[in-house]
Amino acid sequence: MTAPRAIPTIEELGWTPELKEAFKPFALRGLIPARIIAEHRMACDLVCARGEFTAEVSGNFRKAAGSKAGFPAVGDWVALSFDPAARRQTIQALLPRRTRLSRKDPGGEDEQVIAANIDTVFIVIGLDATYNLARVERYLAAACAGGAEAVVILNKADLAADAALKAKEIDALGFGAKALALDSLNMKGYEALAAHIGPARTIVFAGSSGAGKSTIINNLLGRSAQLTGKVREADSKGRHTTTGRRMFVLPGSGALLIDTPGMRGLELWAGEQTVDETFEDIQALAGQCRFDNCSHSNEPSCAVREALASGKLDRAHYGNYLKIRKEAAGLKARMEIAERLKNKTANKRPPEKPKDTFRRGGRL
Ligand SMILES: Nc1nc2c(ncn2[C@@H]2O[C@H](COP(=O)(O)OP(=O)(O)OP(=O)(O)O)[C@@H](O)[C@H]2O)c(=O)[nH]1
Ligand SMILES: [Mg+2]
Ligand SMILES: [Zn+2]
Repeated sequence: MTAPRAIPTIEELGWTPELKEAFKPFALRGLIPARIIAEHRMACDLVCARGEFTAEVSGNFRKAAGSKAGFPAVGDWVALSFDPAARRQTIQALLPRRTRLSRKDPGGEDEQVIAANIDTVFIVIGLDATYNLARVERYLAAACAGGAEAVVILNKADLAADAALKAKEIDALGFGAKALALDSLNMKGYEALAAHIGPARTIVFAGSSGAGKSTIINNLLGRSAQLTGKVREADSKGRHTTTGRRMFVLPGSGALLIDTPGMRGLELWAGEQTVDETFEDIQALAGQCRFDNCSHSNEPSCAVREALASGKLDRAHYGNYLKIRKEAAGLKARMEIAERLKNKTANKRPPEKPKDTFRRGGRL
């Protein structure tokens, strides 16, 4: 039904000299690079120089993967042993991720990678009854912890008169993320997206069901690539129309757009080290405090407090650092408990699924 599409080159898919360098040992083994464009339960779709294929990880890969996060996610680069006769291609290795958007797996304490090697997270928020600033903040924290640039898209601007005010509130959160208003019914505000959409730039669309992620992607693609669904009249909630993650090549600009299913919850996934890397400026200041273990609360000669007092360090930015660090520490503690429980029960009986705990900070 659809016209045959030209296969993008791997450069058009975001292949870089750094990736080429990292790929050298795999190239020596006769493997070829490929990028994951969609995930299924036991397989994924990928694109390589030979075209688009379905693939599975090898037995050895599966044994060595360890956690769920060790398996390929949309946006990942993998090493493929290509066999033109095979029904499914075989993934032998996963390349290191430059950035990621992750959350805590809603069904456990593990990391779930929503998308990998992304340049920008478009956090799509509906300016309707579902609007919630605390939720915007959680998405911003997740994008920030994964190392990607974040842009908040205030969609459905046709339904709200206060988009500019909301953009100001988001500004005051201190993540340095831009907030753009879009009216996707009347195609207003789209020119502002151009600054973030460029050749081989990877953009993941994240947000609650019904916010308009697939609508925006269809508008950009100029075709109905993704199904969209009406929201519930009573509370503007979406009906989880998109069920899988998938990447699309935007004709013209050549950007790579990833649509994702609406998230019910987003609990931050961030290791303490990632947080420190993300907030390098604060780490650098802390290095100048007189005491190595300075808590920046009441110790003398504290560079962090001095920078806050002089305005050199933004209060909201510092507040975000503290919040994200606290979440990371809480997550670490829960993972340690889960690990201990697993070891305890491992010899007695088959491990039970950990009880679903109510998440701190509430649901989205
Ligand atoms: N009024 C208004 N409605 C919009 C706008 N953008 C999208 N919608 C509508 O919102 C509904 C949900 O849009 P989708 O694009 O399916 O939302 P989604 O974020 O992809 O939702 P999931 O796939 O369930 O996660 C559809 O009925 C759209 O027509 C907008 O700017 N204004
Ligand atoms: Mg959708
Ligand atoms: Zn200090």
